[in-house]
Amino acid sequence: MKLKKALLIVDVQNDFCPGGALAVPQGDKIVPVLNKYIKIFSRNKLPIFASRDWHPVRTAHFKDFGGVWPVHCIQNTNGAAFHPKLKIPKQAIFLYKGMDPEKDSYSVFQAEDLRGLNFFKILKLQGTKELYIAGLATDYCVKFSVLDGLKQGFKVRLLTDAIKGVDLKPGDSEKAIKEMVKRGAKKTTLKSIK
Ligand code: VGL
Ligand code: ZN
Repeated sequence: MKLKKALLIVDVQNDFCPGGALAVPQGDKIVPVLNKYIKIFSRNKLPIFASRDWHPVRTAHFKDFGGVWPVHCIQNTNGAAFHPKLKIPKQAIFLYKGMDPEKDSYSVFQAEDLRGLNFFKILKLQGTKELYIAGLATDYCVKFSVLDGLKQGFKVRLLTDAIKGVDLKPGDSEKAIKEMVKRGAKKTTLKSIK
């Protein structure tokens, strides 16, 4: 039997797109590509996860409270909403992360669904073995999610045509991609799976 696959769309939210509070350069450019991945996974009846960075007003993640980031993705605000052109299907499983006021969390493996089930648990219940990961930002949430996935024993495909990075330091995203590949992620694009 073929490996059971799932698609993980990381944090494609308004605040990470141009015009947002923590804009990733060209963050919105991946949306049409993601919509094609969504179509393929929907057609094959495979699970689709969509995570959101979901912060309280006060958190040590923000500059004002000792962290490194400007205020972004506050729960239930427009900045935390998905990019309006992203066609999230109604069967998608929504995951939330970054709710802890005391610490940073970048990996979707620290996220949970509305019932409080964590991502790992849901994947185990489904029998998912292979993750196709895309979204924002390459050098933060995508990277930590990919590395955690590999550590937890999943096969991981990094969808290089559907990621964009913050690049606080120039080259961060390139470095992140190299590290993910070195740890076992396979670079994949739409062309190779259609
Ligand atoms: C992220 C920086 C701060 C991300 C979240 O989703 O990659 N980056 N919070
Ligand atoms: Zn954040």
